[in-house]
Amino acid sequence: MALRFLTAGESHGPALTGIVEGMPAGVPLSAADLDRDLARRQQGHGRGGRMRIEHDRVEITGGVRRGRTLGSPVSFLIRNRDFAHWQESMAVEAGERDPEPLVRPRPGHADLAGGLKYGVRDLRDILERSSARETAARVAAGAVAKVLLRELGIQVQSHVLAIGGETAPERDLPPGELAALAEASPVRCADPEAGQRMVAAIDEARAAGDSLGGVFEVVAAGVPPGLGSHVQWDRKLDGRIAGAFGSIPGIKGVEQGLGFRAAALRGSQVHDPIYYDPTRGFFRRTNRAGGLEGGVTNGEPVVVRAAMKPIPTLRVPLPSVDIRTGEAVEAAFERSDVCAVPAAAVVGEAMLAWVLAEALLEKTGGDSLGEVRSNLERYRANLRELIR
Ligand code: EPS
Repeated sequence: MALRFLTAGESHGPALTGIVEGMPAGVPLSAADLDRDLARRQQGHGRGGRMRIEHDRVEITGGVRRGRTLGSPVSFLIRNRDFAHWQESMAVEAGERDPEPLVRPRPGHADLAGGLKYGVRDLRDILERSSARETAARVAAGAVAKVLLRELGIQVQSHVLAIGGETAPERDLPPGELAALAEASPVRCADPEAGQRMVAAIDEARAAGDSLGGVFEVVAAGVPPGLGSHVQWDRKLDGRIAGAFGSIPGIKGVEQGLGFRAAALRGSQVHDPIYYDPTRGFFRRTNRAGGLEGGVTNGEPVVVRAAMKPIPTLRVPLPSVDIRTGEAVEAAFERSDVCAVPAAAVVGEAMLAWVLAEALLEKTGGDSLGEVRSNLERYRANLRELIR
């Protein structure tokens, strides 16, 4: 059975819920593995008031016994502390009177498009699920995938490259060093000086009642060659990665390797020459392909960049229309982040880990971690036999 996950829950409802199905048995797993990434997702200069209310923690409610997965669905809850302030508006049962409806859609959010699709008169019905709060459940599901990958020698890490037009210089450092620098930065930027400029840009946008987007990069190291396949469009791993990143709220562009920069260069400047060494096997001295050729991993690190638009909830709102009357109004404002690019980078880690874990299990099969591990080792040994 393929690996899959579903999430449920509204931003101001009682809780977010996740179910991860298809995890092999015997993977060491504890709530702390998920909580670590939930805390990382809450950080970043530019986050708003909600993150001072929430202290995201999972309660694992199925699929794990005495620190190991059982092979059954791993289910978890993340309670929304803010629900305490929304009990009447977000109650499951119909009440005496309807809450005040949200009728002024925010340009850039799902409010209007979703409201038209579902035919609702209170746009809160849309906002509650389209809120990026849902990414907390994705990060928890991705953390489960990360534990499996880590057991197999694969690390997934992220850092921020740009916020609001302030960019970090390219640093040719190993992924682990980039990630360690990012972890110490208030905006997950591996370059401290650029990080300071990003913080200042966020403060300026906040003072102006505005918001900022940016670019982050996610790198997976230790990925074996041969994940994904060239044989069918929906099995190509580059397409699956682009789809997964495109589904993160606010993401408007996804690049792999050189991405858009490759379009202006010659083939000889873009493709990575192939080398062979009896101990290393096939390898490259450059990784402009971002670890993917023909929709298949080539054994180099997988490198994905994503562009996030500025958050649509603005303290100084844009023009909008009252959906009841058609009258020109200002868009609704409740409370929001000024910038969530560092948080989106952590969500990106979860999505890349997820797609790689899916593809890895497709390659190896196996119902227990031991079986997955020995199948992967046999595959790697077969690769070494290719040239004799
Ligand atoms: C989020 C919680 C939300 C938003 C944010 C993500 O909380 P609230 O709406 O109560 O302030 O802060 O969502 C968005 C930025 C968005 O545009 O949907 C979270 O937990 O990450």
